[in-house]
Amino acid sequence: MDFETLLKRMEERAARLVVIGLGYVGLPVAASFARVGFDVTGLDVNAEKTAIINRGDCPIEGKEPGLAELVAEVVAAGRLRATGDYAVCREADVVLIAVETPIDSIHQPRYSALRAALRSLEPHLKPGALVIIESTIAPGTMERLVRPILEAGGKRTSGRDFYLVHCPERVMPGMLLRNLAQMSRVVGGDTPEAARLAQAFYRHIVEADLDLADCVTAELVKTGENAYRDVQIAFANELALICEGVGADVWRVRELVNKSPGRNVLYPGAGVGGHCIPKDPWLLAYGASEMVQARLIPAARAVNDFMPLHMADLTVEALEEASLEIEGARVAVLGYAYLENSDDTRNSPSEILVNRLAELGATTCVHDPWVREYQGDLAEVVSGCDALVVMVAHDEYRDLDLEYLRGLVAHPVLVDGRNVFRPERVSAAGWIYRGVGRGRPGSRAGE
Ligand code: SAJ
Repeated sequence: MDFETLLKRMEERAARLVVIGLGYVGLPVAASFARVGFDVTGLDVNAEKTAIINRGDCPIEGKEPGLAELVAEVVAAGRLRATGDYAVCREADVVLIAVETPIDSIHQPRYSALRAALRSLEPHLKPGALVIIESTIAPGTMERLVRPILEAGGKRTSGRDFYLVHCPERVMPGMLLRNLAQMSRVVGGDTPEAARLAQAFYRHIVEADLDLADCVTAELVKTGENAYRDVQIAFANELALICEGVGADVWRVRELVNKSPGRNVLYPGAGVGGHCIPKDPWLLAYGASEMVQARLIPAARAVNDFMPLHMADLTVEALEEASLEIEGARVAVLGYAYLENSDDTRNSPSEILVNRLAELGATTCVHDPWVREYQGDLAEVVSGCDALVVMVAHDEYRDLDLEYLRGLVAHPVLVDGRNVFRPERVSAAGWIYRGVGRGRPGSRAGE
């Protein structure tokens, strides 16, 4: 199919779409194109997931406003179906790939899912089709990994026999459909024609800017925007550690710093979790590693990864003030999700804390009103505990009755990792208190 014909089919919503990978990125985008009239086939290796979708149900966990209803609607209308059979790609004018791209224990990308998807697609790729990679990938991956697999040793040429684009997603759990429609995107084309085709395609579901670029620019934008956030958070965390060291209050310091034009110190905290911020900085650093050794990006990751361990240090310190050892102590961990008011536990800092406390000989009990396995009664969880550690600023924790809880715990020790409580309120209720960034006056280093 030539460029003009495909462009026309896009504009008429007659182009047939296959979406490979039906996770929290692929399923919403598949359903969104189906909603506006495209014929969409979802492809996933997980037969249980495809069966759930073909029943009109939504396999995505968590609260995603509108998604379950949309999946039911478009499946019932016959515009979305799911399969595990790659032969469906033979009829596809557009193939969109949204599979996981995790990093391994030495911070290098693991592209096994992406390679598998590309290698399964390649034999069935329809001449003139548009292939879009939505997965987050290191700079240079489109050129060094994606295009070579699809060109299959000269069997076809990108820009002539098929069109290739990298259009990274900007979804956020809890608002997948809204973000998909309302957030701008960079459309990185291996050729300008490819980018124009993808722009015409996404225009049907994206209300915001669709900025044309080349592939490496798109790779840099996505990994760069998340590395930037990670560095911002790391600065806030390092400032908090400094304030603790010199006996100052980081929350007052950041408030006053942010009065200075162009400053925006983010929130120090108990750690950085989630599906993208801990991973994307490594993808950015990896992509440039043959040419440039990133120093700031790994350093920021180290600062943020230290914070859950610092929470353990603060717990040891607070227990010591209560004349207790960490060994044998019973610690209640409040919050296991990676983000406030979310049930998503991917890369949860609380997991790091629980493991560290176990190494130190403490036993832990976890509570989280958003995470199914930890939704027990808070009073029961904290009863008999020697310390409470607040790891997530869920709304449910903001108005805890500290006087009531003081009657349940074995020792009134509270460590606040998310600035949920005002220290004076905690002390007035008779608790021993530690908080991230809350230096203790009189504990000035060197005095
Ligand atoms: N965190 C802090 N301090 C902060 C902000 C966040 O410690 O000031 C922690 C959070 O507790 C969490 C982690 O960092 O553990 C990540 O939080 P996040 O607010 O960045 O939320 P994410 O992980 O959902 O990031 C998403 C990303 N969006 C996309 O990838 C499309 C990110 O690019 C956005 O900047 C971010 O949402 C956002 O702005 O909310």
